[in-house]
Amino acid sequence: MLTTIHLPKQPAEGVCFFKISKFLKKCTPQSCMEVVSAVQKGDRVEVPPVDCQIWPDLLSLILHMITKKTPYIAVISVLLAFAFVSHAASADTRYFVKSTSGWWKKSFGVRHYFDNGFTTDLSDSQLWLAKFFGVAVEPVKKLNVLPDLAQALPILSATKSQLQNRGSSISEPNSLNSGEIGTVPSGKVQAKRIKPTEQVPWGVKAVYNDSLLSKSSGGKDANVAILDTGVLKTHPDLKNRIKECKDFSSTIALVDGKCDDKNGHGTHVAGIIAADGGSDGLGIYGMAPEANLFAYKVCSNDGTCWADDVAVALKTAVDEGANIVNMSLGADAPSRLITDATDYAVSKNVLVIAAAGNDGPYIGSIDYPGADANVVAVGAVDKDVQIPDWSSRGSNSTTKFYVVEDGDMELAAPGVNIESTWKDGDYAILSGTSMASPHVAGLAAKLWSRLPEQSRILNSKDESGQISPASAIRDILHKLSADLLPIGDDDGSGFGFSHL
Ligand SMILES: [Ca+2]
Ligand SMILES: [Ca+2]
Ligand SMILES: [Ca+2]
Repeated sequence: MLTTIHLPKQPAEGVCFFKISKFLKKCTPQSCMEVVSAVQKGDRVEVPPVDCQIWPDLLSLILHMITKKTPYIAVISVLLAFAFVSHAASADTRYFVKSTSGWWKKSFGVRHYFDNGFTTDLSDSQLWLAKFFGVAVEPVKKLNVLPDLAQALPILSATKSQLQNRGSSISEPNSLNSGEIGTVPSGKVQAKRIKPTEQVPWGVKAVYNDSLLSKSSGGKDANVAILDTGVLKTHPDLKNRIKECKDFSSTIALVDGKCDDKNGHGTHVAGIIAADGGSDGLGIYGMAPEANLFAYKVCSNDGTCWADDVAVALKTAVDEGANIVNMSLGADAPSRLITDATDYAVSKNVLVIAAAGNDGPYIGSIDYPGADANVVAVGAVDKDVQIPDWSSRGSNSTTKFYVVEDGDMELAAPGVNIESTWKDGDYAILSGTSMASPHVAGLAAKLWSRLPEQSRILNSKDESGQISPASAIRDILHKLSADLLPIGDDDGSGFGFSHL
């Protein structure tokens, strides 16, 4: 993100400086003119022209202070800069700065504001500077999207065309196979339309408890936020479902209207929740095809996600009216930023659902945020309703029976060889608890749209005596669960397999 430009008095004669993200660039006059011209036209400048060089971060800070006419501090910093002149800046790393001082905010730049501080990317020298002045900083945690089982299971990320190359039996009776141009009944030539192997995947049929299901339904007016790698919003089976699209993962803290998915994970998760078969009815069906999706990109294309971006996206989802949030991502340790955001979501009656993790079969291998008692953790089952070894296990056997506490598994759902929408407009088969969580999120959306009646039946109320929709849905999910072995609340499946 371009934040500052420092031009010489005669732009055509000298070098100029401008700041992109945390880096100060020193540029030749010609590049300076290019940048200024782009900014004047309103273009976003993210990549500096080639003849610009990165300047050390401390100099960036000093230049900033000099321009803000804070010479006293500048002198101190100049001394610090000399002390660190041989100290090369390393790649940026995200930190939470426990300070509400405007000076530090201006000096370091703010990515996200939180109650008692802010997050920002700090170089080693900036980090040293903060510590020198006694400002408390702590690293922001990183999470990951959770399939990455491609090595463990050979079929995982096979797209339909790859399956065809392997000779799998996926031909359709009407010969509208992947990539072919089909004809509609009227005889008009239709645009290229890729079709899934099965229009209603096995997981959706299993949760609907109907092996002959030809089309799913429900979820009307339920808003489901997907915090993931983004969503291919032009996918024919998703384009009518996406109501919001935001990117929290780029160099700019929030870009509205952008949620490109170069990874594929988020698009796959979105399809499991709400793929609607497309307006031609030839595509795939997810759990709740009438639900609204908020596609929030919180993870970069390599599947890593900064906890501050996740936390802010979660709060934003709540404020934008999400009823349910799906997070098919996790890490081994909790992040306070995400825990606070989850508390906020629960206080606003939003149901938060997360993948349990793929670190099984060891007790206590469940990932955060799923391990948080406020978040519904979902493990995986296969087509035979068996729990795969890799599905993380909770610590239910060591905690109170049928009471959801930190570290417990809560539910199990289909997560092995799940076909869904893919980033290229095609379909792909993936395995992981990342695929299990959206089955529950989609079921919750379906239940949500039926809520007034259901909540009366269950009489679920919060502390103030009002019906709490999130806890009502959570209760229904528990009551709908079929117990899996071992008997009772267990580490691998918690309350069991939730189905209609
Ligand atoms: Ca939990
Ligand atoms: Ca328990
Ligand atoms: Ca059980």
